[in-house]
Amino acid sequence: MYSIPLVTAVLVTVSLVAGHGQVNRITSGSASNAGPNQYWAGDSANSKTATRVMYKASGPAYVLFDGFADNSQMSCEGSAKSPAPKTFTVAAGNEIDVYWEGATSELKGKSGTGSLAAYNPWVHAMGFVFDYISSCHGDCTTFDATNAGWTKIAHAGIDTGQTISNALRETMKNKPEEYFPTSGPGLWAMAKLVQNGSKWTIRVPKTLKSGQYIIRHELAAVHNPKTSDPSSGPQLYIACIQVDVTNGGDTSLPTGTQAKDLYRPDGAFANIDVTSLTASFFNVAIPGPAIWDSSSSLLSPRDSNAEASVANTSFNTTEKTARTKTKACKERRSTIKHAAAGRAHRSSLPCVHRKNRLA
Ligand SMILES: [Cu+2]
Repeated sequence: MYSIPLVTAVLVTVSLVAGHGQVNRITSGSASNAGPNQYWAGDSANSKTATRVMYKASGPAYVLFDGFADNSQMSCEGSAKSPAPKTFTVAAGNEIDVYWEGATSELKGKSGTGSLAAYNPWVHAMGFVFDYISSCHGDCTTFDATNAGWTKIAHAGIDTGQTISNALRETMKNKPEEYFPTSGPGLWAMAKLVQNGSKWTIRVPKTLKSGQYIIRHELAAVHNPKTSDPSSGPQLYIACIQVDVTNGGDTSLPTGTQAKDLYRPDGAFANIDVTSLTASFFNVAIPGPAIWDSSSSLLSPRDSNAEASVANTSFNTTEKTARTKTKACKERRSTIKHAAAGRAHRSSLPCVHRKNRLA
């Protein structure tokens, strides 16, 4: 048996080597279910969790653009074939709150993080949040999600009608992972998550048939624009949450899009440069398939590369501009290692950023 001092030692080690973050717990009403402890197999939470194991800090800590076309990475961060042991019961039409926990203490106790005191807040403030769902065609605890078809039920990019709090803007300036846009309106979904105590709310479609499903809840951090460095570009953090939907309606999910076809490895999303984009861009450019309206199963599945179907002219034009600017900036760009998490956790300091600093 483990003695208490040994357990304590293990936990301390975990907090030092941990990567970018994972699900702390999910809740719905008064029900709560803890996320897995991927660093210690002996944790009792692991036999009760409905959330599949996410990447550890060592090795890949998230999915990069070179993994976008790979179902095994994109479905559930390597857990496509490794189900969680439980499902979380939720009634159709109800909400699930997902609480993220940062693996490093960079934002612990910092202002603008929603007074989260019990554990580390999520550490990035620029990026999209996507929610997809797939049927488990039966029991989620034995379901191989590798080739699952995913249906998007929600997404959020940047809200130009809202502004990041001054507190979080200042906090991110010191991280250093300065927030863009550097002034004025433009609230990234990920900043909203951090401000809300690292919480994101997902509503299960009311019309959805009862049964077991996986919710593929994805954070896409865009603070490190793509360069020639293969570890740069958007970082996808994918939590697969197994739910048992009760009191459902009559509607089955559409076929959905396989995870490898959600975003193109060479597409506008992979090349997004958060330092160069205009406010008008953000109103339209949310990557991935359209949101299912949940009133019928007839949404036609995308043939392939769903991102291309959604991206409109504005998206592509902006992409070109962003690329040109990125090239011009490249030589003045410096990369800063901003956490103890190793090679994977880097933050770029583009020329725009530096100019703003000097001004
Ligand atoms: Cu990170």
